[in-house]
Amino acid sequence: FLSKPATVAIVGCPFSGGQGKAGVDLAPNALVSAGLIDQLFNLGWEVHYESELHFSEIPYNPAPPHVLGAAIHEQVEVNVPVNSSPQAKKATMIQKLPDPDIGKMKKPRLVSAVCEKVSKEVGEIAGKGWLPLTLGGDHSLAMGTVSGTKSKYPDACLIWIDAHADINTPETTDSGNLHGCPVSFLLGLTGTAVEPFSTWLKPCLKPSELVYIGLRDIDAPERAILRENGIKAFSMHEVDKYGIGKVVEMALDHVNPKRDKPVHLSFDVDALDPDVAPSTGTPVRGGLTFREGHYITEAIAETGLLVSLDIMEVNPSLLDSSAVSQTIAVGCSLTRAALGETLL
Ligand code: 4U7
Ligand code: MN
Ligand code: MN
Ligand code: MN
Repeated sequence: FLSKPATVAIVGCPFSGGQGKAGVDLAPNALVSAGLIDQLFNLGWEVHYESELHFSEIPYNPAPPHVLGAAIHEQVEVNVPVNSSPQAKKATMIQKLPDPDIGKMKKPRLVSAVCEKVSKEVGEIAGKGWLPLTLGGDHSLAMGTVSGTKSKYPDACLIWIDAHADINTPETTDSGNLHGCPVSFLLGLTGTAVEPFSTWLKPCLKPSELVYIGLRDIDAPERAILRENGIKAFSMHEVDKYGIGKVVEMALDHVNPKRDKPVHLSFDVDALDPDVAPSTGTPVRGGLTFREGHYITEAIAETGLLVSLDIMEVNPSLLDSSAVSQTIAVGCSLTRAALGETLL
């Protein structure tokens, strides 16, 4: 009943505020510069992409440490074009506000405002019947991508490919990094109904609609959350035990037994082994091989049910140029495979 969208719209999200390492915000431009648009066009897709989303107007962008805790801050010029008129200049002056921790959460206002914008954008694209391809940026962005997808496809299931479960709550997180928490907000777990997120992000995902593949670094509280909510996860242990073909079949059987529901695929490149995708912020050894990663995206393409795709956590500023170009190339080829390269 679902016809595959023939149009893909790229949502470039140059955002690093959900974790502590700079550079993950460079990935969308790096993936596009590597030729992703032409590659998708050559697969038969109509590709829409004007530019990255701009997050610079969001008033919680990094304030220097000494201003944190202060009430209101300076006015800062953002992206002022050279030779711009005084009026245009004035319009680009925005007020920068501090973004102190809320409980353990780091940069909560910035992450929330960015994800709200992403959610609207993804929802509008899906609303046109197009497939949103979100290029992160860090994985906190999935609060926006999944909620946006769910606004158009309320029965969509979520397939989360990751070394990590990203299901910490504001109470259980040790690091305070919100890229480790998006799934708990989507599910509406205890402790997630907190401002600023609660003003726009309503629980939109049921535990039975979620499945993981690739896990191998799960925090103790996350393990308890997975167990208590009966969430299905195929760790690297199951990938070894059953093989990737069987694991993907079992994962689809769990969230999509009749193969009739729309699929949102959220792919964190750290699911892959660091030998395959080295330039990422939180690498964990013992990951998916190049073929296992691509098998997942190919098999999902084969279902014809994919309606939204995230490629997250490529960080072009980590390691040397050969590691970086390898990781970017893998990001592009995973995307092509998910969008049907091997079907054509
Ligand atoms: B990613 C972590 F403690 N669980 O919460 C945390 F191990 O999007 C890692 O999957 C989160 O890269 C990793 O900080 C988030 C940590
Ligand atoms: Mn992740
Ligand atoms: Mn991860
Ligand atoms: Mn990561």
